[in-house]
Amino acid sequence: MSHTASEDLKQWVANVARLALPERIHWCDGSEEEYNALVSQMLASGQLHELNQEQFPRCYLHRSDPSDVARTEHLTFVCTKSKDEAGPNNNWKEPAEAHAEADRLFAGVMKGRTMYVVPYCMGPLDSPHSRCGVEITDSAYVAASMKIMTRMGKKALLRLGNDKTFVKGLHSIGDLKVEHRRIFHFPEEKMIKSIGSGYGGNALLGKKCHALRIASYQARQEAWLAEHMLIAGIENPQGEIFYIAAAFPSACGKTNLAMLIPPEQYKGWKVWTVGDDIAWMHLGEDGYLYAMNPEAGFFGVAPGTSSKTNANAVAMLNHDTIFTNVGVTADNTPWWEGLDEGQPVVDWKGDPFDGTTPAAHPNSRFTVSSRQCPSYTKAAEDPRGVRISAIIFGGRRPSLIPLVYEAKNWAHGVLVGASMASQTTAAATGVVGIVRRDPMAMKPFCGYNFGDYWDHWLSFAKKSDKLPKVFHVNWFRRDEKGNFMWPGYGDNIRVLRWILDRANRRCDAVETPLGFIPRPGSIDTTGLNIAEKAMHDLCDITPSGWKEEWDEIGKFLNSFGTHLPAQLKAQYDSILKQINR
Ligand code: SAT
Ligand code: MN
Repeated sequence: MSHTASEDLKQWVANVARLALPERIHWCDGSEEEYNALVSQMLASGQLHELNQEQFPRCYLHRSDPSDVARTEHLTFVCTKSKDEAGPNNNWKEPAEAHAEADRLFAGVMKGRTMYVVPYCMGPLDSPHSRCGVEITDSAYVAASMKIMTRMGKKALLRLGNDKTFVKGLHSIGDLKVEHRRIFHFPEEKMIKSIGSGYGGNALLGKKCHALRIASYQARQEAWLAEHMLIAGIENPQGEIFYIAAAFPSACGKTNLAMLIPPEQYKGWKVWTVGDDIAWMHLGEDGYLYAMNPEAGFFGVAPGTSSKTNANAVAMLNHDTIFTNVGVTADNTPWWEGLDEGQPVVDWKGDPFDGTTPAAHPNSRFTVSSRQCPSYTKAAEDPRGVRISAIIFGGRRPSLIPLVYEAKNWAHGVLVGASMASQTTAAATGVVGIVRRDPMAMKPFCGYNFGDYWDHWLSFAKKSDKLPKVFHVNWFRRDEKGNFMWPGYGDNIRVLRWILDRANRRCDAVETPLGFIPRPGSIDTTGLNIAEKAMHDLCDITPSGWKEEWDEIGKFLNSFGTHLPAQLKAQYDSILKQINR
């Protein structure tokens, strides 16, 4: 297939081969035969295990190295010429130094291995907003996963043509030792070098590395947005469909929200899935904001997925799925904590399950094509993307942050996004459950200085007066006994309904210094076992109670020094005055 490749691409592949010394080179064409061959080879080598083929046809289990189960943010670097450009939100390394370190780590690393050349397209092949990349990897698991997660192979190579602006991603599992693990990004060169990990976000370079870190940098130059957001369409009983884009940190329910099934009494309501993780957003010629999902598959968190929390996901996972680090039942079916039925007999490491630790790793995952999702919509293939009516930010906040509120205007919405925080999850290595600031859910993924990123967000108001309304939600509030105050999952449609009524100016709301909150009774709670008082507590904003939070947000924003946009600071200060009143 290499004959269709550009000279530039062939040259790069040859240079990498000279450095990494693979035994053979395979150009991926993205065909079914190729996928099947990759699977057979991984079954033979033990990288994949066959699951019960009667109940789960073409489903396989991958067990990763136990030290390689999540993104490793402390080993992830943005290598811009100036440290200032990467910002305090990123680990930085001088590009020449990073390249030299990568050269040392990649030297001879593919000896005896196959080097896969994986051309891929992020976004529909016929969209002007899509972007191509090529990942070179020595992992068959990565090559097979890229087939599921992106438009991969011959078609992508054709679209790429002679374009020299494709993203070059070099990946090797190396020796999987944490001390030799590095994930380097060179946004100025549209290049990624990742070594030492076979885990999703570190290794499937089209995803976080390209579609967020490199793309966010490129999006600033080209006046669009690359965001850590699900995209979903909400259809009401009148048959109107409104699309939302919603940013939540990893493992906070984006996949569940994108595939939401409304409760029984919500007849005529339906949620359509466009994407569950990443949104590329552009202003249309009509001034509206349009969003497209650059991915073609889901790399979702398995634990907690059940017919109650996400029946669409359960339905899509019973064939043609790669599971990573889940447990297994006596019937050889995949199992994770929260699943409706079954008993694990083997844990994610392949050891007999003894009940002392979870059977599935808390960050165990499924990799599956979007087309398998019952709520997937053709609109996801629209080259223009879908028109966004509301942008939603949210995080895991056990206290203070209300169920939902609406920003007063775009600039305030940018502040709402910038001041997001969330409890950490198992999606990244480190302590789980501490609240950290995570602006726009992009803390691990913004490829440049957050101050400049907020400025870029703010700039959209100069270009359009038809921008979507901005909201903040919190499904994770707890009462004094530690119980969740809001049922979440399918019942989140009740909040989305209010959001869309507000976005379409179909209902009024109560103004507070921090934004608009629902008028009592305007979020439908029929059929829910939730007291009026609890609902009031859940939705209310008492400005004086926000002193500490606002103080922390202020300290955080100020840490961006001269990069902090004056407009954002002004928004912050005006609310500060009202809180201190
Ligand atoms: O591992 S990924 O980065 O792909 C998923 C996530 O953490 O959001
Ligand atoms: Mn994510």
